[in-house]
Parts: sequence; structure tokens; C-alpha cells
Amino acid sequence: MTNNKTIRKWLDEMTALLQPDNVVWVDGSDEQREELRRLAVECGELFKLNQEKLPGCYLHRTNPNDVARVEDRTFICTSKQEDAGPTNNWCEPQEMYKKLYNIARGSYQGRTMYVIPYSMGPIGSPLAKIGLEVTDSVYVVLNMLIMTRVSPKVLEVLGDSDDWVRGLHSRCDIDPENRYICHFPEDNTIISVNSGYGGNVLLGKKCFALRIASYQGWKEGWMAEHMLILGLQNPKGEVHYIAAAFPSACGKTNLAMLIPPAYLREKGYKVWTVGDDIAWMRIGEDGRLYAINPENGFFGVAPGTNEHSNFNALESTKKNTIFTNVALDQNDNTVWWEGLNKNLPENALDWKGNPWDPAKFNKADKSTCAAHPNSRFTAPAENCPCISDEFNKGAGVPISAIVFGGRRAKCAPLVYQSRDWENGVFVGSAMASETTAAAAGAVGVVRRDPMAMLPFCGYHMGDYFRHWLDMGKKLGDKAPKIFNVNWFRTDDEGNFLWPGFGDNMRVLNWIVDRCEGKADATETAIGYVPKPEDIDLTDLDMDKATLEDILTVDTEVWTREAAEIEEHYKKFGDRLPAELRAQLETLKKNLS
Ligand code: GTP
Ligand code: SPV
Ligand code: MN
Repeated sequence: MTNNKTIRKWLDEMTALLQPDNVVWVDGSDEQREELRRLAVECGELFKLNQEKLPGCYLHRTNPNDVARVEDRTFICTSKQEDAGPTNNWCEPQEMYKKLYNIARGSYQGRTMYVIPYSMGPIGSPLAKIGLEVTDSVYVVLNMLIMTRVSPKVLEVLGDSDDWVRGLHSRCDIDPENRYICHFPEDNTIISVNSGYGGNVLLGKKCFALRIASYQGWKEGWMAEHMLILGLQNPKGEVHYIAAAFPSACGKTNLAMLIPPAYLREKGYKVWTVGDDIAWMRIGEDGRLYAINPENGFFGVAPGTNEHSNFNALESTKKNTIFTNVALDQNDNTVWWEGLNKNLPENALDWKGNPWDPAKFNKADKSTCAAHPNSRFTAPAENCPCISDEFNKGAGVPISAIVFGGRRAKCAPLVYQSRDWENGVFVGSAMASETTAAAAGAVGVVRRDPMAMLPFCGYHMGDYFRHWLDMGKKLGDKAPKIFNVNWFRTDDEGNFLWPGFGDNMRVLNWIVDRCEGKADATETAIGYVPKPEDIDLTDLDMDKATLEDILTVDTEVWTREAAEIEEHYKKFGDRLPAELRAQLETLKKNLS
């Protein structure tokens, strides 16, 4: 398949270590994909769904001990511990290689080693990068065929170069005690053992496109971010691109595929999706920041997805999609999850494959759910009705605004704009959100998650903040404007005060108008907040008092917030840029 010496050497090493019965190169062809689907069904890895209703669609159930990313078992292995920083687990590289090789040795015996050459980003794009993943899981291969661009052309583009990311995945025994997701940024290498779940095993995604790529971006002067990318088209036909970083399961896929409220659609507003999870961004020849989506599909959260909340995502899942840990409606072999519709299926199997009793279903108790809260769909981007024309172009789209956000029941207002780039970096560095089911562990606990990158930054976060500040200096007055949003403010009963979803368009319009210097705002202690009349409430059943409430910056709440940010900053020691410490002092002064 290739004469690239660095690839051949690594594959020889992997073959000797893993001892597969045979080796199969994955070529991205329809014939091979069909054959792999057939194999996966035969061995029970996939269940074939109703092919009339859901052509090319399959269901997969993971081991119940393996349903989300495992942050406590994720490591950044740099030679010096301080380079991984205080927010990552660290291990000395040689020690970790030894441990992982001992776990993986012989683990492909009696199995096939699949070799997947893939491109993150359109093949041959100057912003794209190449990886090779070996795996013993057909499920992983079929997912990688959706999520990345797999083709022999990747190897042609690579030629003799050593600039590719090595990825070893082995299912081993799906033993949670020996599960490790390890990154060796200095060697462009990823090793993942004892898991078969999404972000742990689709190595092009979080492992490469964020953890390794963030390190590469730092060294090479670009950025890899946990961001969606959307194009907002106005009635004049102009498109403004926005990149937004929200932590896992906080609304990126939904915002990326937003359908504007009817009155705005009628005026000619429209949203185009470029990406829903990851953005790679570089400064272009004109000095602006350009972004590509390195992925080729969506690995989206299923629960809550329905034709009203996210029509475009649901449409994307109607063919050639793999569902993971959703419920199976045995009446017609289709899929179901909480929030899909109100017709709880009578004859369903839950995500573990057990008969599900809808009478026992209680929304508040996750253990009674038919679908796992972190159940997902893997859908090809080409299925998305609003996929941008720019999606397959390698040049990237110019970013006008960067938006941070998270789940905060109180505290952060619906939207505010930072004073400038440096202040925006401060806002991102201080971001916090309630934890979700996307990672193993407690749900609903507020934690600081800078730029939504806490689980994904492949180096010291203090250096990461410095890199953001440096990028701002290079961009100068061409830098995107930086905002923060919060769709998740609640009343005292825990009900969301903002309708969210398509109505978030009302906030995006204010953001774009601010970029164009067309909208008003009030300056507060934390930045510029819209005046209530600046957010258009046409056709919305919402009173102005509620809007005023969610736009409020409460001095008492923010004084506590500033104290928490101060605590959070202590972790980074002297690698915290002085500019950010000064920003914190300014915030405290503004609040007093
Ligand atoms: P990852 O794929 O884990 O990175 O998640 P994501 O950031 O793409 O989140 P996604 O869009 O899948 O949304 C996760 C959950 O948040 C779903 O259950 C959505 O229904 C819910 N959600 C998304 N947008 C909104 C919103 O505007 N308001 C409210 N209340 N919920 C939302
Ligand atoms: C996330 O957790 O942010 C995801 C899903 O997008 S995973 O691929 O598992 O990381
Ligand atoms: Mn994500």
C-alpha cells in the first residue's frame, strides 16, 4: 500500500507486538465497507436496522462499563511532567510505552489488524493532517470511515514524509482497570487500550484533532479548538462565520445546525454548518483567522435530538449512520431515545439490550432510560441538509466571532462581549460549566473548563493561554471579536429561562451586528451586555422582565465568581500569563 519507510517500520513493530492473524488495509471503498458491515453483523458487533426506513444504518452496544470518555485514565506523556501541566494526568513516556506494550502484546491473536490511513481535513488541504490508526475493532473502522477521510490518496499526499500521527487501538479485554488513553505529543503517537467507545477509540477525533493537534498548533503557530463552525447568512446573502467552544454535551451540534425562527427565515436568514465539534484555525494571507473542520462526520449526542430541537441532525442520521447505545424499537427495527418523540416504544430493548418497560420510565432517574444519556449517532456530514459549500474546501472560512459558553444555572448572562482579544482570552480561561454524561463521573457539578479544552489540551494550560494571547497579537485588528453565551440559566425550580435551540439565532444576530458595529450594548463589570431591546423577541412567548433577568450581571454572584477564578488560576503557577492576572484584577476592581 505504501513505500513510506516510517510507516512500514512502525507497522512492522505493531505487527510484531500485536501478533494479528492477518492484516487488512482499509481503502474507503464501498465494496470493502459493505464487506465490513456484513462481518460486523455476523459477529454481533452491529445490529442491522430496518433498511427501508434507515438504509445503511446499524446499532452498536458497548460494554456497559465503557460508555463515555474516561478523563482519569487519559494521559499526556511528555518527557518533562511540567510540560503536561496541572490539568493533565502525566506519565514518563518510556514507562508508559512499556506498560501499554505489556497490555497490548499479543492482543490481536486470532484477530485481524485493520490499518486505516486517514486525513483530518480535506485530503491535500494545507490545513489538513494525516494519521494512521491500527485497530482490531470493525466498529472502529466503520466509524472512522464516517468521521474521517479514508483513502489510498492520503498515502500519496503523504509520500515519504514522517509528518503523520501514529494511532494504536486495541480492545484487549475492555477491562476498565487497564483502560488507558495515552498521548505522546513529542512522538506524534496515540495508544488506546481496553475501550471500544467513541472519543476513546476513534483516534482521529479528540486524541489527534485536539490533544496532539493542540500541541502541534502551539509549536507551529496555529490553533486546534473544541469548537463548532457555522456560517450565518443574512438577507443580503452575506455569510459571517462564527466558531464556538462549549464543553461536551453543551450544545455545539445543536447550534451548528440551527434553524432560525420562522420570522427570520422569511426575511432570508439561514445557518450553514461547517463543523460541530472541532476547528483547526490558521492566520490566512489577508491576516484573518481561517478555520476548517478536520472531521468528515458528526459523532452527536442522541438524547434530546428531535425534529424540533435539531431537524438537521435528525435528517443526517437517516442513512449510513451508526447508532451507539440507543434503544431498539423491535416493532420495526428502528431506534429510539429519550426526547425523540413522545411515543415511548412498547416493545423495545434498552441500550444494554434488555427489555424496556415504558411504565417504569421516570425522566429524573437515568437508570430507567431506554437510551444511555451519552448515546450517540455517527452520521456522515454529507447527509446534513445545511452542510456548507465550504465544508469540502481546504482553504477554510474566515472567522468573525469566537463564542465561549457553558451550562451555568446562575451567573453568566445570556450573552456578553469581551472588551478586546486579551479580555476575551480571560473570559475563555475562566469558563466554567456543569459536567455532563459525555465523560465518566458525576454529572451537574460546576467545574472550570477553559475554552472547553480542559479534557483536550495536549500541553500545559498556562502555555496554552500564552499561545492564545500570542495569536491575538499576530491577528491585531483583524482578530475575531470574542463573546460568551449561556443558554442554560434556570429559575428556582430548575426550568430553563431561555428557549434555546433555534431561538439562539436571536443572540447570534446580535453577535454579528456587534462585529459589524451595528448593535448597541451596555458596558458592565464583565464586558458589553445587550440592552434588552437589542435582542429581538418577535413571535416569542417571553416577557421583557425574564429577558432582563437573564441579561443581569449580579455583582454579588460575580464577586464570588472572581474569587473562584482566583483559586482556579493558582493551579497554573508562574506559567499563568501576567496579562490574565491583570485581567482578573480589573474584574475585581470593576465589581467593587
Ligand atoms: P459533544 O458532542 O459532547 O461535544 O456535545 P455538543 O456540545 O455538540 O452538545 P449537543 O449539541 O449534542 O447538545 C447536548 C445536549 O444539550 C442535548 O441534550 C441538547 O438537547 C441540549 N441542548 C443543546 N442546545 C440547547 C439549548 O440551546 N438549550 C437547552 N436547554 N438545551 C440545549
Ligand atoms: C465530547 O465528549 O466532547 C464528544 C464525544 O464530542 S467524544 O468523541 O466521545 O469525545
Ligand atoms: Mn465534543
